[in-house]
Amino acid sequence: MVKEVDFDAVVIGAGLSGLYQAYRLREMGYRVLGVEGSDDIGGVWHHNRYPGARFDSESEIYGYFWSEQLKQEWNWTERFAAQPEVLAYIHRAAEIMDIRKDYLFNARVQKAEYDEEANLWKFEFQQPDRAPVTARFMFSALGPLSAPQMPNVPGVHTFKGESYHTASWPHDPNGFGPAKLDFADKRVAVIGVGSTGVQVIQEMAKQAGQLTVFLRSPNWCTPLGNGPMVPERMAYIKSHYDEFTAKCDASIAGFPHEFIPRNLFDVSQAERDAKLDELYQGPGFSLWLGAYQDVLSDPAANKYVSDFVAGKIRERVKAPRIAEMLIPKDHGFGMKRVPLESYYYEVYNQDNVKAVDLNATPITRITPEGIQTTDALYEFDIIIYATGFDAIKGSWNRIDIRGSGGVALKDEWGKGVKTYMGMQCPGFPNFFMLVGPQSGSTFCNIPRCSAMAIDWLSAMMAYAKEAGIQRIEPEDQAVEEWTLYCTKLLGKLLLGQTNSWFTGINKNIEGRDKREALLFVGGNPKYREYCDDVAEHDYKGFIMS
Ligand code: NA7
Repeated sequence: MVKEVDFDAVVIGAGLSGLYQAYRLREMGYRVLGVEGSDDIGGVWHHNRYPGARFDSESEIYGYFWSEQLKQEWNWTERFAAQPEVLAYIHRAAEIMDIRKDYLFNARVQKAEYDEEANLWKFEFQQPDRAPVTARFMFSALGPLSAPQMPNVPGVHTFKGESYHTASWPHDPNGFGPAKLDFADKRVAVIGVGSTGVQVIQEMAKQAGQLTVFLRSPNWCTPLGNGPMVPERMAYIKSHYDEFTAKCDASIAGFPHEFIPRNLFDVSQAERDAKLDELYQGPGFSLWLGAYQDVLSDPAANKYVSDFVAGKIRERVKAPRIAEMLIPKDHGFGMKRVPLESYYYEVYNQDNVKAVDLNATPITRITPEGIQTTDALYEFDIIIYATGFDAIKGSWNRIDIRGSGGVALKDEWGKGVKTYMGMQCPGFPNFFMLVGPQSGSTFCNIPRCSAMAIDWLSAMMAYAKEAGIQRIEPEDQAVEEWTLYCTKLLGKLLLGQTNSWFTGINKNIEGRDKREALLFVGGNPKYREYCDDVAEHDYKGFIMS
């Protein structure tokens, strides 16, 4: 029975991916509704307004490569732009797409349920004044890092000072950046030293009276290489965008860095040390994604680079005890997301900065006064939680998504995530995920790779429209093969052997201690060939009716 639907497609999320997906569908003649839980567009850049938030990607390679207008009119002011500028860019992009009018804001989907008989999805919202809507297709552009995670210690809500999670930072009501908060003369704590912690710590060390960093798992951080974007450089970028795009498209993760096609030990020590030094000083992920080809796969080569970076940390941090505390012991260089920094290590030489090693003295609770460890009670005016996210799965698990037969996606994923191309899950017809588990966009320069996925999905939707297709779901065998492929890939990577959000581990969430194949390295040309092949064979692996 074909039942009338309110919309052909609902796109959930108004971040970079959702906005572009909604735009593409609308331009193809689909009746689209975009829904966004918060009050405005921007996704992670709308929420993560903590001081110090900025790109770890070169400004010119982050954004909508498909918009000639945007590429030619937008002038970045820094080589690695700060959050307010990025959000302003997204607002301008939305204007160009004229996409705001297709969105409902303050419309957080609480439940999305598939009606088998009518072949439609019904969406219910958290806000009681929002009436449910129906659509044939659901595109979920929820962002892999949109469910902020607090530490699993008791007393978090008892603290009587101010406290902020970095991903729910108060907004400047009149601008794109953070609200103006006063940290001067304040005793500030930061918990967490991932990419976010490193950025906020640098800024707090400048602003706070006293800063105490609570450190459990240090990361291998390398210099960002930021600086002003001089007009000549911006002009050069504008006339060479194709070269930048091509460079990104040739790399495994969509960044303008390429591995050196030689093994580390195949060159002399003098040569490799000079090269590593050059890469360490280079911009962005130069050392992570641009070193010798075996650094992320051969344990000996990886140890060499880890020792090299440890040497840099020892040079930069004056107190040997603190330097040792900042050197990771549980994983090699590049096995987790590498945070980028400008003066992070020097922060620990400042008189107003202290570090507490949580491995020696774990936090036992948050009290009204501050943070209690097994050793002492530290009193604060402000606590900043840079404790990350319920990454990837968590964004989807926050919604009660019910597929055929009322099966809950969360329950299915509790047994292990299974997808076809990271785009669809078995038993959930007409439900598409963008930048989700096992997709080619998640371990990638996200806007670049998600736009490629959206272009691909949009072509599939054009094909479906032309053929009058009303229902799309993956074949079981295609799902099994894709999931196995992701699992094998993760098994081969050293990166797959560490505990991080890349591998689905979250020490703050019960039951999330087993590594899972959530990632697929999808920026590479081989992956695109695979996608082209699927499309050329009438979208093989998808059942269309
Ligand atoms: P991450 O990378 O998940 O980092 C979270 C940090 O918070 C990490 O250092 C955690 O240590 C720490 N953490 C979390 N819970 C606790 C508790 N309970 N006690 C002490 N320390 C804790 O999140 P980010 O926001 O920094 O970065 C996410 C991504 O955003 C990043 O990869 C970029 O792609 C952009 P742990 O490792 O659990 O010991």
